[in-house]
Amino acid sequence: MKKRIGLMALLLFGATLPAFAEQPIAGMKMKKETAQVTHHGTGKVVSVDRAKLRIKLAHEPIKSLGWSAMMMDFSVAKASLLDGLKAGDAVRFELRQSKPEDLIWIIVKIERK
Ligand SMILES: [Cu+2]
Repeated sequence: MKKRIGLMALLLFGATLPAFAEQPIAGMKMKKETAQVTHHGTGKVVSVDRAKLRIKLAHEPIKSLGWSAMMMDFSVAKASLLDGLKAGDAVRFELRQSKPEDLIWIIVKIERK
């Protein structure tokens, strides 16, 4: 009986632990990833595709990434980032990798200069 209760407690503990642990661990992980991957750039809007959440930018060199000036498509983190933007607008933006291990860059912040 005692043994069974111990096992129950262990199971309960095991089941609840991830729920408790989730917040701090996720928070720490987020912080680490964000610190690692946010870069700043400037450029000009070439085109905006609201339906696909994409924007084409002619960006200036981004030294922190070793990128030279080029034209390139980006996904945006959310549709509202595209509000009020149109071809020809000069912008500054922030980008990061969608996941640390892949090479897809998404815009997390963008505003007219
Ligand atoms: Cu580029």
